[in-house]
Amino acid sequence: MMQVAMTGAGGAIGRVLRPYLLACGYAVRSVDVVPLTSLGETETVLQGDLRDPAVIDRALAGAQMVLHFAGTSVERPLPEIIENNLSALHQLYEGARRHGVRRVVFASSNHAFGMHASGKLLELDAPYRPDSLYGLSKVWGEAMSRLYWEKHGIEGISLRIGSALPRPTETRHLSTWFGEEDLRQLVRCCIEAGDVDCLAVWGVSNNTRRWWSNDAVSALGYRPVQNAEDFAGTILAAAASVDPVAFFYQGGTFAATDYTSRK
Ligand code: 15L
Repeated sequence: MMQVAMTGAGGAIGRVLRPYLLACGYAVRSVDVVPLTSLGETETVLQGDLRDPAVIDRALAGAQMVLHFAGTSVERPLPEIIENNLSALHQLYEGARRHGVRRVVFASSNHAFGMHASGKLLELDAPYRPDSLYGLSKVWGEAMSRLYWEKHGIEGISLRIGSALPRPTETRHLSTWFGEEDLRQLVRCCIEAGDVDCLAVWGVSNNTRRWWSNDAVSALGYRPVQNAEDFAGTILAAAASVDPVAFFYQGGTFAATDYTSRK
């Protein structure tokens, strides 16, 4: 039975994935700073702070795969971003070295690219254009994935998550939505894929208006089946006016926050 460790297991994405991973037949170690209750015999739960190497050791012992969903998921002051998204990630990778983990799937974000213009189709090798300190931390995370593959042979997949929600709720989501069924499917592809070395993949559904192309990683087997367009009628009918900067950039409100207009 494959042993999978998942950090941030108590968060919104963790809640979607936990029962699914168990149903897939993996032995799951679910880790979070908040207490969790095990969902079954094949799930062990662990409460702790990933900046503590002792917690990392308990989290990763015996794991072949790590799904790293922990961390700050919105814009916050730099010290918090550094602690949760940089230092904790470094501890996680050092733990992956100590425990001989085969692969780390890292929750990256579209906000590492959020200053690209809305409507522009980005391939997987698009240049980083972070829209926030949070987005910048995801650039660091993707680079860390590269470092630990090149130098230590730990495979890495950076999952550039769009808007992971039960359903799209605003106009931007018609492009960025990542439905729960597709989330489950893509994470499974990331676990089951053969040798991947180090790569990135967009976490997005098959949205008619999507801005991101996964063509370069079709070998992973990801075939998204959800499309935000199914909700377009309702969303567009109710659409409120959007800040022009948020509308112009892919990162939406992350791009518009603390934005300095050019003369
Ligand atoms: C993210 O990366 C954030 O964690 C989440 O809060 C949303 O803002 C999402 O991206 C999004 O772009 O919709």
